[in-house]
Amino acid sequence: MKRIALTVALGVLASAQAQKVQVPIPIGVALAQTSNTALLGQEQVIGARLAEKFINGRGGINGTPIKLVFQDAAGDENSAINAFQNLITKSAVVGIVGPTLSQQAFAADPIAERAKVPVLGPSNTAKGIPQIGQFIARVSAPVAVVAPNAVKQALKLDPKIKKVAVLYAQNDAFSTSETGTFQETAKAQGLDVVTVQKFQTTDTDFTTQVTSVLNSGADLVIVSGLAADGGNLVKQLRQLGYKGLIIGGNGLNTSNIFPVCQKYCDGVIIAQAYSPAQPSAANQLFVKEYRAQYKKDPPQFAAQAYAGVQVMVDALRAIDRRKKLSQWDLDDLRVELNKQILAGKYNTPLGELRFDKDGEIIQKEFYVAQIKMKDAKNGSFVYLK
Ligand code: 1QQ
Repeated sequence: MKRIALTVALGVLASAQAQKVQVPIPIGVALAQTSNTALLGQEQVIGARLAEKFINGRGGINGTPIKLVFQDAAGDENSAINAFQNLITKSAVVGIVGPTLSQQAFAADPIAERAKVPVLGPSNTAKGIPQIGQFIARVSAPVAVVAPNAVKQALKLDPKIKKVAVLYAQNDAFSTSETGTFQETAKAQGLDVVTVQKFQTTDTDFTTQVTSVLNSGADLVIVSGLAADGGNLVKQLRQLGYKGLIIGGNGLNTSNIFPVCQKYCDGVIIAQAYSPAQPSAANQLFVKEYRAQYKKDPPQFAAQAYAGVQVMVDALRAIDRRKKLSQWDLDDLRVELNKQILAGKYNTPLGELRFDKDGEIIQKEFYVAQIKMKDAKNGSFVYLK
């Protein structure tokens, strides 16, 4: 008798807790809206917002609108963890696009993994991100695939390059991963890595590192850091007299470094996982909308964030055709969404993409661009052939 009562009580409790999916469909976005990392996150926020506008303007998910729920993940691990927790428990999102940095993803993604909430990393490029868990995938191609293109392009521009100086931010997971790829690629291309210099993403004075680079006689410098530190490092390399080519990693991949390194940004080579010239209909529509609003070509981080939201929505549409999203229990939908993300094929601004069983992106086209400064403030990324 007692046991029946208890079972009934538990049943009532369970059904009270079962959460339905809200309408409009809430999709979490946890990006760096503040801190130095916002130099990178700003472009992502723009990309995500454009995707929301574009998707809802075309009927949302088979007639049901989406709503992006933004939680500032700033530039550190704790902010990303808090953003993820808020999105998962308070905002009841179906999935999360974020965070900005790999360093944050290694801390925050396990929270989503435990809660069985699908995550699409829009800019997490370090080795090992999709392997964090079953619910973690990324639309940002890994440094292992993207970064070597910059070294090959540098050798095309200057075949006489022999000595390479490599610098990286040792307190950042992405920078540590990327420098590994750069160093392996340099060696595989027959170059001598003559010095490896470390710094912190919080550093502003790079005199010691630059002096070592100058003493090493390097004719190529490769920088793996984030936007503020990376921009300052480039500036100080030039101010102290370095004349050779500079490759910047993905952390310098934004025109928001222009106010930091100013005219000294000129000539920096950066590999790209996106090109505005990518000919797909999906990209040309994206480029048109972006240009209409911002009067310039979209950057990689905007395109990747847009693709992250789009992939989630395309997957939700496929599920909704089988059973209306509003009829799903939230926990069940999150699990189904993760399955569907991994099963689908997507026509995005990044071109056609899909995922392997780990959630690693399978993308076809990569590019290299070079910064061209018009004056101390204005410049652009020129894509190289
Ligand atoms: C990472 C990155 C960042 C530099 C992108 C913003 O690639 O942290 O993985």
